[in-house]
Amino acid sequence: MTKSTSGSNTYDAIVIGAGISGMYFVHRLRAMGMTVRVFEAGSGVGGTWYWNRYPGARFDSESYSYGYSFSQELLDEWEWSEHFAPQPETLRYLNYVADKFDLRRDIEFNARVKSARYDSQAQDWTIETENGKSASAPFLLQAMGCLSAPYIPEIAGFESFNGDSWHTSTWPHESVDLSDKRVGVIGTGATAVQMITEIAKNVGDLTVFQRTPNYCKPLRNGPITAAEQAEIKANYAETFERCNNTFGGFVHGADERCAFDVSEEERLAFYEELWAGKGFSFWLGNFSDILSDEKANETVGAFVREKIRARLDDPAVADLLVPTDHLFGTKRQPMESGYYEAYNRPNVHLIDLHETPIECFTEQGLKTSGASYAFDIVIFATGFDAVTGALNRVDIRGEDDHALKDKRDDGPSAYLGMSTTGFPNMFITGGPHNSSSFCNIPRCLEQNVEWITDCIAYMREHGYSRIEATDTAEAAWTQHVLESADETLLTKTDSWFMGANIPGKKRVFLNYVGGVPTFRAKCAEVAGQDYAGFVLS
Ligand code: NA7
Repeated sequence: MTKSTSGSNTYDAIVIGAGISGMYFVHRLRAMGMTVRVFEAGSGVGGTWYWNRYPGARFDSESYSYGYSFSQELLDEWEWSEHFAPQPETLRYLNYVADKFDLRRDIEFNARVKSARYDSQAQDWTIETENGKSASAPFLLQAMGCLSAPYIPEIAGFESFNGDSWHTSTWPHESVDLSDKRVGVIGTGATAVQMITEIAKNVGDLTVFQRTPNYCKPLRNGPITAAEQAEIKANYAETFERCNNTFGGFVHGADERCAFDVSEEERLAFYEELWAGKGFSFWLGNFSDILSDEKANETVGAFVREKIRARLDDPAVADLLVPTDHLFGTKRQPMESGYYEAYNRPNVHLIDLHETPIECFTEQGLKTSGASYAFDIVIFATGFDAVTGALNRVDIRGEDDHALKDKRDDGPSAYLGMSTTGFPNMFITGGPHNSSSFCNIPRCLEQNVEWITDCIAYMREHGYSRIEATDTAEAAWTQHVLESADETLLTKTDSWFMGANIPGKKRVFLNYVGGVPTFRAKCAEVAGQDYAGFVLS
């Protein structure tokens, strides 16, 4: 039975978020004859690509591996202009998709959801938005993204600062002229690396406050030629098939050899070859043991450190930018296109926060333990309360009014990263313990949406109206997720993968690193066994 949308606010499904998965949910659910309403905080579609408008924002995934794969017509029509498309192009693409599939009529914009409550009697979820709207549906689909809750550290005196300040993910929609501005940037993660490179080209004066340097690799972007375009279009099926079968869902798959299977000469030649490659070739196309064997990892780390040092004019600046406090690849590797050269400019300065920590904002700017700095603008490139942050910022109540954020003291748990006990008929894309947060994200989000909508279709076919994961299945999945993470070096480093970038957040692995093929196989197995590990009624 289909719930009517006419004149009521009751639907078959409610989706929170109109990013990549939210948009695809609309398309899939409509095709199943279901009514759906999406609630989106922004004024347009696109999620990550709607919000993150900072200069330099672009893909680190090859463009042609990033778009939706579900529509051949869409693949035929759309042409990416660069190997790694810039944010405005990606946002144009997502708007094109919204137009092509007429998605906007089922999306409520400027509607940030503040709460979602499950009513066991009615077997319905009800959401409320900050602007006073409410709606109900038997299914609640969380599509808020894994890097969508911006994190701004608490720094004393912030209110007293007379200049402008914003987080990279809330960069103003109108253009900002920095050419005569004194700008401070806090943070040197993947976002900051893209942004600093771009704004350094046309800024009055730029001061970067760095806590931890990263192992950045050249992106090696460039325009897509006509011949390449033809090849890309002819090979989409193979590209997506390849992505489904690589560890991280990218076109780059690990080499089967281990680092010490070859001589040092061969090893270095291989590193040079990967370094010359595009995108994540070096991180994800490397020897199979570099993220699990510390000695193998160190050979890579040493190689990258030399590459970085060679690009900096000032050895003292090089000392600060060369990472020594964590293992290569255990944080998300930033991609760069001239990042290090930015520090060779006379108007770009680097401050080491280990030596001189930030003490407070002042009316004029920032004060560290070493000096005071005057700024017109301070930009927070300080990352996100990743994976669980967006979910926790909504008051989500399941059975017996239990809050999702209180569910587990020792970290999140979700069966297949998509469903969690006590929250019937609620599915999550890009949530904790889901492969999508350690993935070429759309590849995994498409899989998430297809799996969830297939599950809903199965329920409707078999007359089920309620689904909930069992405690046993969820506990087993959590154990598998944590064991897979422990087999890697990722858990040794403080990063957003571990929730360790947020003060007070439980330090526990948030993603899934058993690999995309394993994740897909497990999901298919569960579905093939009539949704084993779930109770359907
Ligand atoms: P990241 O990778 O979490 O980077 C955040 C940066 O901000 C990083 O350099 C942090 O230093 C720094 N940071 C965070 N808090 C502070 C404080 N209190 N003081 C100084 N510096 C701070 O976020 P990004 O936005 O760059 O990237 C997130 C993901 O988006 C990325 O993985 C891609 O998938 C896209 P730290 O390293 O913690 O010492």
